[in-house]
Formats: sequence, C-alpha cells, structure tokens
Amino acid sequence: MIEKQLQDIITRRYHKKAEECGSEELYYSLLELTKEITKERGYNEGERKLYYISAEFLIGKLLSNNLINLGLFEEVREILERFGKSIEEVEAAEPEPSLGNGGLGRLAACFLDSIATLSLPGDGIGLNYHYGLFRQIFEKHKQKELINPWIEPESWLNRTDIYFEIPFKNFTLKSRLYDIDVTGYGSKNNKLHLFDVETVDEGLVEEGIRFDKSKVQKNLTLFLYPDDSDKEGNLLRIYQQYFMVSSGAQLILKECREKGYDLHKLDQHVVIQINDTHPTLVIPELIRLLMLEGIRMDEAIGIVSRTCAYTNHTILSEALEKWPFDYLNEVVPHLMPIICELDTRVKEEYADEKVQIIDKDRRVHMAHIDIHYGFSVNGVAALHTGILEQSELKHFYDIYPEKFNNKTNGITFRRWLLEANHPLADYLVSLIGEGFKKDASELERLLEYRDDSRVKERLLAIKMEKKLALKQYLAETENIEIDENSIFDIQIKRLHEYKRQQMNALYVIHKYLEIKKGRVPSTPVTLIFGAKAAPAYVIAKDIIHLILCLQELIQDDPQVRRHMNLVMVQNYNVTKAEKLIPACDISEQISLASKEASGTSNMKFMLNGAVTLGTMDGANVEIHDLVGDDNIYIFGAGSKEVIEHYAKADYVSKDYYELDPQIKEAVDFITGPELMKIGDPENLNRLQKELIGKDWFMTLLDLKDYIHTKDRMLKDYEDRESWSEKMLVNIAKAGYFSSDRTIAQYNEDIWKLR
Ligand code: CJB
Repeated sequence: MIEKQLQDIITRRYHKKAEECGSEELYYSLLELTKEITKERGYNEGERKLYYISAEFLIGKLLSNNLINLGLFEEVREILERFGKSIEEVEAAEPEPSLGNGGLGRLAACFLDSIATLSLPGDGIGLNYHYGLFRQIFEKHKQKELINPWIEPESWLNRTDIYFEIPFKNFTLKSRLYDIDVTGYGSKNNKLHLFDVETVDEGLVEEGIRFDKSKVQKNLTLFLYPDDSDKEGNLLRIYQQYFMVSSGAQLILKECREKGYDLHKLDQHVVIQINDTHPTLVIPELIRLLMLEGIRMDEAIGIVSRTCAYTNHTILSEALEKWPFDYLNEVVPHLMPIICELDTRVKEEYADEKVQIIDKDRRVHMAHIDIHYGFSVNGVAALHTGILEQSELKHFYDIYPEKFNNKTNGITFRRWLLEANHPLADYLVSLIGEGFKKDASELERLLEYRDDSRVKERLLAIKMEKKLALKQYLAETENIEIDENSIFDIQIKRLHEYKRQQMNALYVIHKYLEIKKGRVPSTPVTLIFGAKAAPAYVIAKDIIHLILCLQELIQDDPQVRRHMNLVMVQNYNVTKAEKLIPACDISEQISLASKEASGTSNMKFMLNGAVTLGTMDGANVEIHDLVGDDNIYIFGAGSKEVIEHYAKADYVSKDYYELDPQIKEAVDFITGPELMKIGDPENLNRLQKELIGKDWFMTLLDLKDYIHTKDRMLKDYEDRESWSEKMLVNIAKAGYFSSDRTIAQYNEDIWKLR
C-alpha cells in the first residue's frame, strides 16, 4: 500500500522505477509521501489551547522521526532495502534545520513531540531563520563560522497565505506564516508556526556569517541570535523578538476570533508558555492588541496575566535579558507606555529594588515582567527551581510563592531511543514488550534482568555495535579514526566556561603527562568532544583552540595515541548527537554545581546505557537519586559550597594553582613548548592567564577530584559484568526523563488542557 503510493509519487516526479532512484530522489519522494499521510491524520483540537513561544526550536532532521511517529518506519525501511537503499543513506540527503543553539531549543522540540503524542492541542510559535545557527568548521585549530542553509524549494515547511502587519518605529514589516506539521506518536498532529519576513535578503551575507546588521527589513530572519556584542546586534535581537511575539499574538487572536471566543475570556481558551525571556514582549503586545479590541487596560492586564506562564532556564546573569529602555524605545515605542504602566504598578506595590521592572539605570528586566504579569514561574530541574526560590529569585518567591513550581526537563524517547538506537530499542521490546514506547516508566521492568548475565552481555554487544557504527560514521564523514575497543568518553554540548570543557582538557593533559612518564592506563580511552562557541565568546574559542591543539599533539604521538586518543567532531548538531550518544560509555556532565539548570544530554546518554561522570548539578542530582551511588560517579563541590564561594568572593584559583604541583603542571602545559609549537600563543596565553587569574567557574576547585573520579571510573569499566549492570540500571531508570512525563506535569499544574 505505502509502496504503491511511494512508487506513484516517484513515477510522477521522476518517471522512473524506485530501484533506479538516487538517495535524493527517494528523500524528496518520501518527504512528499510523509507530508500527505500526516495531513490525513488531522489536528488535535479542544476548547483550550497552548501556544509554546520560543526563539528556538532545534527540531533536527524530521524524516525518520515522522515515520516513527506515523508508525511507518519499519515498513519504509523494508521497502527501501528492497530498492537496495538504507534509510540512513536516504536521510543523509535531508538538510538539518539548526533553529536553536542547544539545550533550550532542543527541549522545545522534544516538548512539541510530547504535546502532540499526549493528544494535547498545543502549537509552537517561532521564527523561520534562513541560516539558523552557523555551521562550524575548524581551520588552523580554530572555529570558523559559515552559513548553514537548510531551506530548499521543497521542505517540511508549508507556506501559508496568512500575513500580519508588524509595526516598528520607522516602518512596518509584513510577516508571513510557515507551518511545519508536528506528528505525535500514534496521535493527531499539532503545528510549529514559523514566521518570516517577506523582504528577507540572503544576498546580504558577506564573508562567513557577517552581514549588515542595520538593514532590518532584509536581515531580520537571516540568523538565529546574531552576534549581540554591540548595540546594532542588540537592537536586531529586539526586532526579532518583537516580530516573533507580535506575529504570534496576532495569530492567537485570529484563531480565537475564528472560533468565536469572547476575548474577555481569552485566558479560558488560551495559555501561552514563554520559553525563557526571549518572548517576554508578548505580554505588553497582547495587552496592546486587546486594548485595540476595546478592552480597558486594567482588564487587559488581568487577562494577559492569567494567560501567560514563564519558564526560567538559567541563573547565569548574562542570559537574563535586561534591555536598555532607550533600545526598546528605538524599536517599539508603542509598547513603552504599557511597559511603564506595568512598572508603575509594581513600584506602587513593592519598594524592594530587586523586583522592579525598570531599574535605576533604566534597564528593563524581562524576567521581572514575566514573573509579575504571568501566573506561573517554573525552573527546569529540582535543584534549579530550589536555587531560584531560595536565592536567585528569592525576592519574587517571597511575594508569589504560589506561582513557583518545578518541571524537571525530559527528552523524547521517539528520537533518542527508537530512532537513534534501533538495536537497543528492539532488544528492549523483546524483553519487556512495546509498552515502554507509550509509557516510559515501564522501562523499569528491565530491572528484573539485573542478575541475568545473558541480558547484560547483550547490552554490551549492542554498545559495541553502536561504537562500530560511530567509528564508521566518523571515518566516512570526518576522516577520523577511532578504536572501538577503547572507552568512549564523550562531552558534547555548547562550549561555555561553566560547562567546563577546559577541565576535561586539563584531564587530557594530566593523562598525557602520566603516559609520557610510563604510567599507562590498562584500557585505552577515546575522549570525544563536540561543541560550538558563540562567535563573540573569546575564552570559549580559546578552549576550542586548546582542545584542537591537544588533538594534534596526541595524533602525532603514537606512544600516547595507543593509550589515549582525543577527537573533536566538527559542527556538532542534532544529527551528530544521534550517532554519538548511543556509542558512549562515559557521559561527561561536569558543570560547576548550581550553574547547569538541568542539562538534557545527561538524560539521553543514560537512556542509551552510558554511565554519568558528573557534579551534583541540574538533573544530575535527580539521576543520582534514581540510580543510586553505585551507578553514577559524582565528584566536586556541591551547589551550596559554590554559592557560598560566590557570596563571599573567596575563591582564588591562583591558590589552587600554586599549592598543587599536579595542577600547576597541567595548567602550565597549556603554554609549554609542545602546544606552543602547534597553536597560537595569543589564544593559549590568554586561556592560561584566565585559569590562573580568574577562573570564574572554578575549574581548579574540582580538578583533582575530577581526575581521581574519572580514573576510578576507567578502572571500573574493566569489570565488564558490573559495568553492564550499571548500564542496565541507567536504562531502566531513564523512564522518569521522558518528556511525556514532563509535559503531563506541565499540563496538570499549568496548562490544564483537556
Ligand atoms: N539553556 O540552552 C540554553 N540556553 C539559554 O539561553 C539558557 C538555558 C539550557 O536550557 C536547557 C533546557 O532547559 C537546560 O537543560 C540547560 O541546563 C540550560 O543551560
């Protein structure tokens, strides 16, 4: 049936038999087929609908994902095999939309999957960035940024004829709506609404990702988060944010009008989840639009406050947006009277400076708008929410304790298990049945096999199969050679000092020196990194430089390479994550405690049978609670200690450097002759100086404990029986981190959709 449908499409498009098609032709034919079948399923509906507004939706490739959710994956895989093609080959023809930076954007994508799967009416609202996040290449051991185009004449995007007028100070922009269907697993669909500027001009991009930031009419949807290190970059972000929320708010009101809803009762029919502060302007914008409908300001503020809920994803102050009043006034002067009114009401009620919307430097605190004028504030892991309540947002928690709640993040098992790891998924089905696909808590049934050595051997064999698959993938795509018999230790995430890739690099140096001294590990280890740095983040780029220099040093030293290898994959993205995660033995989750709000790769790794090496940070804490001391390796200072160090300003990295010869030796190696020969002295010197003189994220505080714990872990790996039990426990306990659970909780406590 599907086969005939597919052949019909191929005949119409290419006048060929399926067997004669190349991967690309098969991909486009499957794209068309999948879109057709998706449409036939219809959309989730209800009297109350969620709009998840987010500047990022890191959706990744969609073909396999959609086929799985439509229940067609196996059938299509078999059909393709009959044509002499694998689904992987066909999928290689699909460009990856990189509409997100990292965790926050990927979370939004997992959420859309789970919202649809739970049959909840809920759409995403965002922007249709033409180049998304940059494509990363390495040149001279440095990151270089290139454009990352993904929109083709035919894609998952459906162009609509829905337009809105978006007013700015000096001009009006027309926004056009594009939709991507979000398929749930065995349910109806929802939509991801992506808005675009009709006048966008891709020709504006010069060398790399440089472009004229002042030509807003032409550049607004070119890139995700352009460099905001200067005023023009900041203004462009405000333009993007307002464009997104005004389009979104107008769409919401249009849908309400079409359904005949009374706008006075908007909050009964609509709930808006504000994903981090980027969509905060939706609050004053919606108030403005309701006032244009004849609703008085006081009432409009009340309606909007009962409609909007806010999720906080970080306590890092640089990520908590505070726009200068004058910048906002330059872009959206028509919102300023409303923002001022919101501010005045707060000032009348509360004297505390820490809770004001407009501070004495005339900066507008976006999160403060969300908290005062939204009905819910949530953090993304238990520890993170606790820190918000007890320290970062304490002054708000004291006012509104009832608004605060925790929603520990989750991941969709459709992509991160069923799609990324077929052998494991199939094996789990043979052991515990299909139930876990809809109800992830059923994974716990795997614990029944805890003492079954045949099962544990099979888990090890599947791990080896995925390690071999990764080896082949890296050889073919990046010309990188790795040894499948080594331990795969993987750290993949955005490059940020708080995530402490530099600590992992210092471990590599330490190990290198040990091997040179003849103290070699009994099992070889391969350290794999993947990370993009923000283009303007100097130290992050220095850390990439260090890692790439170390990579070359080790590659060129056969004596060391036999025992330890280091590879940094280029252009880490969702597609690569899907290859790396199933192959991992050791999952690096080593952020400075209190700084990683949750982390979500920790969950993906665990689900695929990797064991975590981590600090008591973010969701690591909950992983630890679930698997117990024996099945996770925890090290380093806890969040209380770290928060105290910051409060007392008593952490002095230089003391650690000077008092410990091992630490000193590792840090000094960064600027020693071996690396200086390979790398750029400017980058290496700056990084070394930073670590000794500042080290804001306390690398040296935890370095020793990290080295010891990792070495212990590498040793424990050798007891294959007990290691495989750790793998089993991790897989079995991962059910809690299904985003289906997270979304069910959002719905229960916040959205209340039926
Ligand atoms: N996060 O990816 C981002 N970008 C931000 O601007 C702020 C936070 C991440 O969000 C994830 C999803 O909640 C978290 O797991 C992660 O810890 C956080 O850094």
